[in-house]
Amino acid sequence: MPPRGRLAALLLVLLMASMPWAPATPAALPFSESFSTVGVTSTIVIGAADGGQDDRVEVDVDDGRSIARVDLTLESAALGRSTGADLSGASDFDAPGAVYEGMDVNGSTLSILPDGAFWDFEDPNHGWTLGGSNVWKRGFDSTLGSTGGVSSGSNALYTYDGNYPNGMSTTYWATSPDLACNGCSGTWELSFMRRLGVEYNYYDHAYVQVKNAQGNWAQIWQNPAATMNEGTFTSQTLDISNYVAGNPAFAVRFGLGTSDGSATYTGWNIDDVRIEPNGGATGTGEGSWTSAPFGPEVDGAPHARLTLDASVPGDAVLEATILDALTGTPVPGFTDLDAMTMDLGAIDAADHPLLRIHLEFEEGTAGSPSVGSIAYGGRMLYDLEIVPLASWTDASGSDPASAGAFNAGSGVFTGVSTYTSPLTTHR
Ligand SMILES: [Ca+2]
Ligand SMILES: [Ca+2]
Ligand SMILES: [Ca+2]
Repeated sequence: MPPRGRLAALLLVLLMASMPWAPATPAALPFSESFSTVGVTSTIVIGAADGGQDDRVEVDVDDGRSIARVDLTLESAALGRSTGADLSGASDFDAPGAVYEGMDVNGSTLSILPDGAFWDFEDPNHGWTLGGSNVWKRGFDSTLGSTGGVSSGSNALYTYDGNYPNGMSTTYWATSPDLACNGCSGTWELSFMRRLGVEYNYYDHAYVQVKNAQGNWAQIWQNPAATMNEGTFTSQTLDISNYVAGNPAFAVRFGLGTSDGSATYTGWNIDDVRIEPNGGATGTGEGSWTSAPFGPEVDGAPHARLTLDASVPGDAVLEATILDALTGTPVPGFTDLDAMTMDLGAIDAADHPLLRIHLEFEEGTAGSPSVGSIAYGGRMLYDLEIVPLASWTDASGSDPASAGAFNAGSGVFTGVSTYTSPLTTHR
């Protein structure tokens, strides 16, 4: 496939007047070369955008004079290179010069820091599902009392007032609401306050499980091979990093049962459940991110089409504003755009040689926006012809040079084999 490069065009304007003319200085033209000398060619760069145009040409003709001929020449300019520019991954999202607030810049997508979750069970609308009939309750175990039965406030989650019964035939669960954690990455913890009484796990059972990204429950804790009969609440922390990452519906549940025919204890008393990144930094549902400066001076890519590879679920908001990197002010016409593609080719590189893209993120009811990559220049990230042959691999995964089948000096393959190019990205 040939590069879909857009060719910047050079418009050569040759104004040949039959008689000398002296244009008055235009009042409102932004271009510094606002007048030309008669008989001298002026070059005007037209942006690489579709329908690129330039409105800086103005001809003033004094009274009593006329123009006999205007010669215009339109030429395409060769692009400096055929490789497009692309911002993707943590190295670009967290590049020197990038500015952000409330954003997770360390993942493969640019997204709002997840909110995390916390329940102290003081609100009756805590959202947990309490399984069984009179098994799980909110409040405090009456046999432990309003002091011994809670860790904070006057409410906890607990099983049975008094001891659980003998002969429980199944596990009864207290299950948290789902937590949208699509943008979660890094180290996450489940912490809670626990006061647990349960017989040795050969006889009676207590569990902690979490719902993984595939929607299956995974066990992360069970009572040990020793009877527990805790007299106070203690803080418990469990690593849930592997289950939270990229999980659109993470949840946690505590289980009690089965039990055997003798020896019972109080069961679970749980308070102050937290799901949060290690270190406790959680988001607010909003975030903003501003790229490092880009433009011809930085990466050789002219101002041209910019495309956001983004996901914006439901009523979530993702808006882009193009800033002049030198002044920090928005480029007129490029403020609060919700389009996923925009044509920066209309921006004059002479007036705005360096740009930054500023993104505003706002969580919606169906989730948060995320950006996988920002491509600009409207060109291929790799041109197949320039992918170095040495980066291809043979059937065994070895590169041809080390496999001895490719001579880097002559650029020739020897023998008969199948070679696979590296992954290339095309826009
Ligand atoms: Ca509480
Ligand atoms: Ca028992
Ligand atoms: Ca109890």
